[in-house]
Amino acid sequence: MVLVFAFLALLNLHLQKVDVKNAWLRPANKGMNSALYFEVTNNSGKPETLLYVSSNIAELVQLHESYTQKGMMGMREVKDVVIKPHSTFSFKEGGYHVMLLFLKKNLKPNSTKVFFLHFKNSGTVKIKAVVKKG
Ligand SMILES: [Cu+2]
Repeated sequence: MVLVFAFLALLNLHLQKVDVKNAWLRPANKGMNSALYFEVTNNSGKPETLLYVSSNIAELVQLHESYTQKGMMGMREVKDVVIKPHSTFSFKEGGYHVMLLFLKKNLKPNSTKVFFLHFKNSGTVKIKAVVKKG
């Protein structure tokens, strides 16, 4: 019996094409903005595309990249994010992030929030992210 479960667990792990780890977001108050960060691994042999992220905690959820131009730092929305085959892509501070605009509620440290990541090939992946100060 234990063997069967171990096998099924292994099978499930193998079939899962994207893996999301270390998801966290910044604490902020209602009406303000925050950002979501995580690491996503593409276990397949084909490129995977993160199309968009959805959540009910903010009015707007956008994929952003950070950039530096003439010594000024800024950020802008990107259409999607491609994760190369058999590689990990990090959404991190100063880089790509999921922008959460106009929060509907206060984000308190140590609370957990649910997000849905929508991928081109793997479909929708539900993740949990913890609120913390980086
Ligand atoms: Cu941003």
